[in-house]
Formats: sequence, C-alpha cells, structure tokens
Amino acid sequence: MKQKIALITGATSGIGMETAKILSENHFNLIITGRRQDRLEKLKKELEHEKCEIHTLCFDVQSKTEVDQALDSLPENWKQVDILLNNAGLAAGIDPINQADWQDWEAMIDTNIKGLLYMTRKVSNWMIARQQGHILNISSIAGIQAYPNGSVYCGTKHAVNAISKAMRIELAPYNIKVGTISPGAIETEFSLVRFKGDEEKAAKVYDGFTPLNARDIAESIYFVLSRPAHVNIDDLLIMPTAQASARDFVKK
Ligand code: NDP
Ligand code: 8X3
Repeated sequence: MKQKIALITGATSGIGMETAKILSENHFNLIITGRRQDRLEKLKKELEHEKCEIHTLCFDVQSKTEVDQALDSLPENWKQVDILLNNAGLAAGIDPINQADWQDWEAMIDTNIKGLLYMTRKVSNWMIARQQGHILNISSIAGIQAYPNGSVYCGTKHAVNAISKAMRIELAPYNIKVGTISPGAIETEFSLVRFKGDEEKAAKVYDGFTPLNARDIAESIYFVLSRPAHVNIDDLLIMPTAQASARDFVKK
C-alpha cells in the first residue's frame, strides 16, 4: 500500500513535533511546517529514514498569501495529502477583556481560526478530488469551557469546534473524516508563548501537579489516525488526572 502523507502545522514544537515523531516511526511521509526554518531542518534530519520522506514548508499560517504560496509550491505528488493536522496555535496573554492587548487578540484569531481556515480551504479541495482524507483540528478544553481572563483564546477554540462540526457534515459525502482533539494542560512551549518568554510564569502553570506531555497527545492522535476506514472519532477530550475542568487543579 502507498505510504500516507500527513501535513502537520506547528511541527517545530510541542504536540506537532511529537506527532511528527510518531508518524515517522509508523512510516508516514510528512510535510512539516512552522515559522522556524532551523527547527524544521533539524527535525527533518532527525526523522527522515528509508520509509519516511519529509518535505518542509516554512510559513506563517496567519498570512493567506504565505499559506497559498507554500501549499502551491509543493510538488504534485506531495499534494496528495491524506492527513491534515491543524495544530499551529497559541494563547497570547491572560488578561481581562477591558485590559487585554488587542494585538494578542489579533494573533490568536489570525492563527487559531483564520490560519486553520486558510489551510483547510486548500487542502480539503485536494482531498475532495481524491475522495479521501482526514482532517484533525487541535482544539482544547478551552473550546468546551470558558474561563476568566481567557475570553479570546476560549473564543478561538469554541470557533474551532463549531467550524469542525460543520466541516464534518460538509465533507462526509466526500469520504473525508473530520475530528477534533481537546486537551487540558500540556507542558509544551505553550505557556512560554502565552507569557511572552517569561520562564518563571510559564513554569508556575504546572506547579504542584503532573500535566500532560506532548507525547500523550501525539499517541492519541496516532490512535485516531489509525482507526479503520469506517471509523471517525469526532472528538477526544483528554485531561491530566489532576485537572478536572478548565480551572480546577488538584495541586500538592
Ligand atoms: P507550542 O507552543 O509548543 O507549539 C505551537 C506550534 O504552533 C509551534 O510549532 C509553532 O511554530 C506553531 N505556530 C504558532 N503560531 C504559528 C504561526 N503563526 N504560523 C505557523 N505556525 C505557528 O504549543 P502546543 O504544542 O502546546 O500547541 C499546539 C496546539 O495545541 C495549539 O493549537 C494549542 O492551542 C493547542 N493546545 C495546547 C494546550 C496546552 O496546554 N499546551 C492545551 C490544549 C490545546 P513556530 O513558532 O515555529 O511558527
Ligand atoms: C490550553 C489549555 O487551559 O491553558 O488550551 O486554555 S488552557
């Protein structure tokens, strides 16, 4: 059987990077993307082997022009994408609505919602032409529950859920699977990005309990991707044992 091609946005860190590792171990060909070219090159060197070819694309998902140029630049055989993992995303800041930085709002909306849409618009057409494919969108517990000082991040992930549900209905007639993965707290670069590089504040988020790690989520993603053709997992909500809801942590 032909090796599958998986396109992962945000493969330079966290969930995306660990998923690239698992998919390489399982002989997928990969298109890995992100804005940090050096990391993409390093990961390609680390993961490529005789049963895993890797193509890198360095671009910002916030820019429709960059997304289109990057995807159009793929050689024809690499456009036969079987799996699109819309993972690139961020939280910027944690502030009340009357004080938050509007540029943080723009970054979250442009990345988490618009970036996912730009990627999906193009890749879903390639999938429709082949009458097969699987689109997996990374949502969050923040897409199910809203919490104080996270209005816009929660809003973007609620949007990811609504968009995914509509996509699921629209794309089912073309034999395209659609689902979401909704994790709770995972220790990645996520908090470092949210707190603009403040390592102390970022580390504090995970004080006193064991968060999920990127491998936990990547393993679940692989499980979802490796189900038989007739099975679509619509959503998985995955939480640390010590986190019972968006803001309820059992801390030691
Ligand atoms: P990381 O910060 O470790 O990884 C984020 C990835 O997204 C990086 O590879 C980054 O690459 C990429 N990215 C961010 N902005 C852009 C952009 N504008 N253009 C292209 N790529 C971009 O965080 P996680 O792995 O934790 O986050 C992955 C997803 O998981 C996100 O959607 C996040 O919202 C979601 N999530 C995270 C949780 C957590 O607690 N960590 C919990 C629930 C959901 P680069 O900087 O090179 O562009
Ligand atoms: C990331 C989890 O709780 O920081 O989506 O919003 S949280």
